[in-house]
Amino acid sequence: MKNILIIGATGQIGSELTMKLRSLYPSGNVVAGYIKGAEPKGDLLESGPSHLVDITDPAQIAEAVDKYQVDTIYNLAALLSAVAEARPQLAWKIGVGGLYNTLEVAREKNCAVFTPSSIGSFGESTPHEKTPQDTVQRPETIYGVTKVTGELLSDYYAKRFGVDTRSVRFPGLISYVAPPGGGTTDYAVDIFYAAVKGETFKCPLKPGTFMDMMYMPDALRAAIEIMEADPSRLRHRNSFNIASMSFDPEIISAKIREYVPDFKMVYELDPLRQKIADSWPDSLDDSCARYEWDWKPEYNLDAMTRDMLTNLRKKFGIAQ
Ligand code: AKB
Repeated sequence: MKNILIIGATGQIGSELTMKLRSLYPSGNVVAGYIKGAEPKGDLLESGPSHLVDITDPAQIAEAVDKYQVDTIYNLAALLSAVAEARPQLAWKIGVGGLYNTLEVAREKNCAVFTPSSIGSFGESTPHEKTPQDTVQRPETIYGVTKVTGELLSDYYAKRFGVDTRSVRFPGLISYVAPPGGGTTDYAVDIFYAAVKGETFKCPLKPGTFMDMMYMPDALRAAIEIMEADPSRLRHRNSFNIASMSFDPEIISAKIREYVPDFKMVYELDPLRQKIADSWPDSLDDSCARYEWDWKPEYNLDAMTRDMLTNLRKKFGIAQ
């Protein structure tokens, strides 16, 4: 990777990935692609170039690639699972139409492309425990349908046109920097905000709802390491299971209570999110990623909880 374009650079993953890439590569070579209404601000704006890139407009992608001689594109544009159910047409336009536009530009201009998939690419008929790398993928959400289509389309471009496409299936991502918007796993971020603010957390998912989760620093490292991996070792491309921890609301609230003893949680279920979560795996088997590109997470639930609480208290000026 020499010159990198991040499409969706002001979103939950993009805002942190852009800064991380700028810390690893000359920051002038890492371009933050944004859409109108979500312009970069602060450090993100000041630390490197930015360019208007609406993924639904192939000309804008091509213009940014030409202007900055981009060789690697991180395509992070997507609607998350719950919000996608409310706007399925837009979810398809961005998730699949946008990916097609990106792959076509990449084919013409010889760029590598990273596009995240998700635990949402699996469905009810997938084995839920230690979900294998290669297994049934019949999701019933539009989010899942776009993710499976994206995996297949990306593999097609790799085989048919030699475009260097790579991907990981992200679990729910937890971070204190930018909040997620409209996902099924968002509760695992919101619970920390409630804990540091001394509020009772209203959990939208019932006890026993297990899902894979990951702390953002591990997720960023995965996105960078897969793009830097030796291609001769990759038997898979789109997309690798990655995992670091799996928990349900009871386990994470008990962990938070170890550090915030008076933390309280009540249940106020969201039927849509519950239905989506029930269809997703409880835990993924990430042995292919470990074998093919040495993937290894650094954070477990305890290390993540301590770091989240420390950083959120700092963010809100609350005494440690
Ligand atoms: C969501 O909940 O929609 C995302 C995901 C797991 O892909 N966080």
